[in-house]
Amino acid sequence: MKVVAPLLAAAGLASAHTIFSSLEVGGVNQGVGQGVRVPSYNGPIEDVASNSLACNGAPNPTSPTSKVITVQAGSNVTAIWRYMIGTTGSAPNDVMDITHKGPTLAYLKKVSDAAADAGPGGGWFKIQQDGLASNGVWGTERVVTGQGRHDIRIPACIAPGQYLLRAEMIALHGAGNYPGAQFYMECAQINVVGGTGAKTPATVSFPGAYSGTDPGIKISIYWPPLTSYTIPGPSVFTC
Ligand SMILES: [Cu+2]
Repeated sequence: MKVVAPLLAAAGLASAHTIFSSLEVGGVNQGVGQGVRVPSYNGPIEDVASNSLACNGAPNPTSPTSKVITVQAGSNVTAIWRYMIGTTGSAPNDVMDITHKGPTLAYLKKVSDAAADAGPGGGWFKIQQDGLASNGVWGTERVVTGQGRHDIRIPACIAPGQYLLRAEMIALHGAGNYPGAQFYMECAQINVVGGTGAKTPATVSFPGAYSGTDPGIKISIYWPPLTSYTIPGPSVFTC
């Protein structure tokens, strides 16, 4: 029992995960797993070199979806996060355990066929991030206490066409060593209409954009108290 008890305690903590389970567009929820590749299990990816860092995947296989969601460039969409794929409520515990503190982020990748493109590799650019505010509140806490809603603006100046939208929450409660940070992400399949194409974003790769030595990935968030936090990945693309 001296060995089993700590393992059980760790398993209890580890089960408090989350899934980006549906996308809301123009005030309309598109449906769980409709145009979003959702896994049946809510566990994190912890290996920043894994292909599953792009759009989730092994050890959390995702279900394909044929739907591609039409989104107006320059508008906001909302990624809806839920504790498990069958969770219907929106209270904090229905979103993610509040101990899971860290940033929220979102990326796009232009693809020719959003329903078919697997996701790993180059072409990704960041469009949103929310880290540690000056009052000590994390981006993930704002989503957890905000009914699981993660607002993301689709830039007005990108080219029209199909994209993968990667919404992410990073939980840093165990990130003092690497691996330890927990990466939660799923990909939505969207068709952006009305984009001007006036600007072409610089891009990064997933895997590749994050390193196990990044100051925002290998970090003790409890002591000493943080006064600032460096969000992983590139800067946010702006029009
Ligand atoms: Cu968890």
